[in-house]
Amino acid sequence: MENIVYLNRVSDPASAAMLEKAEGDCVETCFERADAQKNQCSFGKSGVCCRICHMGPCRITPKAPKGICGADADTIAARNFLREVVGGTSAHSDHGRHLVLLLKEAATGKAPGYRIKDERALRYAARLYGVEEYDRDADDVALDLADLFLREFSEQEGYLRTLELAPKKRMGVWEAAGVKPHGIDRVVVEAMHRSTMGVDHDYRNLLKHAFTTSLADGWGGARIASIVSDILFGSPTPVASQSNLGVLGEDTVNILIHGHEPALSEVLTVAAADPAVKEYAKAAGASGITLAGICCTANEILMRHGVPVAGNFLQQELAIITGAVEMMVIDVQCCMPSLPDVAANYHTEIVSTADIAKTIGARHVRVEGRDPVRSAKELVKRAIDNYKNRDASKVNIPKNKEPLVAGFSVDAIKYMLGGRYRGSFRPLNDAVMQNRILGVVGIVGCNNAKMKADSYQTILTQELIKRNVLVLQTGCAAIASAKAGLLRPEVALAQAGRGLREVCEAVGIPPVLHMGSCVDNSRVLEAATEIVFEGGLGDDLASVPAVGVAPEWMSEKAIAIGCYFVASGIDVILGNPFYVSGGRNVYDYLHGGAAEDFGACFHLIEDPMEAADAIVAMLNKQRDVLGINKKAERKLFDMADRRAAH
Ligand code: CUV
Ligand code: SF4
Repeated sequence: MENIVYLNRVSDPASAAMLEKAEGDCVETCFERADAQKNQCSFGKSGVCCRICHMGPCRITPKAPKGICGADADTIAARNFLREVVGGTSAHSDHGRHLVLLLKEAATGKAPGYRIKDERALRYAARLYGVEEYDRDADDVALDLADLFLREFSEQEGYLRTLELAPKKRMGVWEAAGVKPHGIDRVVVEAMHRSTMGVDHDYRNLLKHAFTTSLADGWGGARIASIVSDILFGSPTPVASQSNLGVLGEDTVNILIHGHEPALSEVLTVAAADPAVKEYAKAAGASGITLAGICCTANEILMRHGVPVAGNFLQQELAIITGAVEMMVIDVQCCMPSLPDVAANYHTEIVSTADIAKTIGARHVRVEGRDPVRSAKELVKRAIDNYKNRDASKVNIPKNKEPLVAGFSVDAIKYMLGGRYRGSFRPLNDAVMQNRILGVVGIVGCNNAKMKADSYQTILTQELIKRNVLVLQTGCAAIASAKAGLLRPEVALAQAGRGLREVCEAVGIPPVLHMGSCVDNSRVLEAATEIVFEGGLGDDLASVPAVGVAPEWMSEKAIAIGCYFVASGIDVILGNPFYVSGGRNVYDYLHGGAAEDFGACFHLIEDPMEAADAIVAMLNKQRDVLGINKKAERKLFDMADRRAAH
């Protein structure tokens, strides 16, 4: 109750309690720094500050409507926007590239610590890409596939092969709009070239390339990252676990894994389960080892191993403030540079593991590719050695933890809907056609210290399932739902509208499906594509009653994701604005004109209830076009339906 003031900043009581503790412990968090940054630069916010050349920085005002070179507000805003899309696309794609290289090493025996775990996923992917797999050794297939994926990065003349996984009609849209990407690396270099001083000045041409770049992410780097993760680490299947800071143990050695790359976290799960390592922990006086995740690494190991989730983006500092974390292992993306400063107030050690991502104050440890499990064991032992330094007077672990079910890869959903031998989206398509389910909405992305954490995404999720919308989630939005109890099937079912509940009960899926990390937004596209292929809901992604929402996004990655959703024909609602409003034409194209090219655009809606209304209206409009909006028969799901569903 005394946490009321903190509950203006965060939604869950565990986070509020840690914010209060932070104040007592005199530890600064991003929430305080957000206050210190309160009067943010209006030129930056409207996208009209240019520092691309050193005649500038130039800022556009009514009195100075052009930069020194003559660039207007639209040119400047579009260049800045393109460079943000480049940042996001590069993050997902470079992550994907590392995994492809690891697959290649695993296939050629150069990374003996890794192996092909899911041969079925490998052979499925090989067939998708036309790589011969019948009667061939898995390693040979993997090597060919890895080489094909590497060409997705380096291709100079041809277009991305992964685009061909989309419905035919969508490929036609991309062709007509001139946004088919060449190789990922080429697209990114070209974007930096076009947006440097004195090159591309037509905002329309710049935005076109922003969409091209984003397609190299969603239908390139990110999709490849998900495919290769499944091959190397296994395709996720539904798994039960828990979330929020209460997953940390009072008397266990607590190790947090934070960042994005599954390669290291996978071996850490192996190392922490090793009997000798567990013994070592006992000898140090702990009852065991608790491994838990933050951000998207959390989602990766949750989906595959049921490792609990300690928290999402805005909880990374708060987790350390429990005083009960022996080590936080970070790799790439979304890891705050403040972590060592926070950790300095406790006994926590921050360990960075990616050579491209170092932070002053963190200890850098290289994970040996030849024997990653040994490196991981050494890390875990180091954390165990640190257990004795835990200061009991500084420990306060919130009790809050919520059970959850996650792990809904497209393959898993198909299986649940249709059964092992004829896995199919048919029952879902039928449910949408019969108006038991209004449509499908993907709620994705981060949380943001400028908004009340998790509030928008939780309110919207609850409201949508009430209105019979099936919700797919990834990233920190999925973790927000987990903390709110919405990934407990029985809790979500109790809140769901009648039609959605009946369908979910009949086929055995919950109303809110956790599909993975940020790169796994490609799984959302994959699901939408399967719905198109299944038939009955149009022949293009744009015709499926589906909407994407990024309620509390903050990362450039979210911008790239939003763009590839729109370019794929799926409308996207933003809970907070892009920095483009100063370029009026840029704003208007992104929030309107893009629909003429792609059949979808962005919509800025800062209130979750308004967003829910808008989504229902958008889904109904799509249903009208499909001619499936006849009044639903209000009959119960009967035995015949049940049989048909299985
Ligand atoms: Ni990659 S990008 S804060 S961890 S979802 Fe979470 Fe997800 Fe955004 Fe980062
Ligand atoms: Fe100013 Fe033009 Fe240089 Fe940008 S590119 S800083 S607008 S002179």
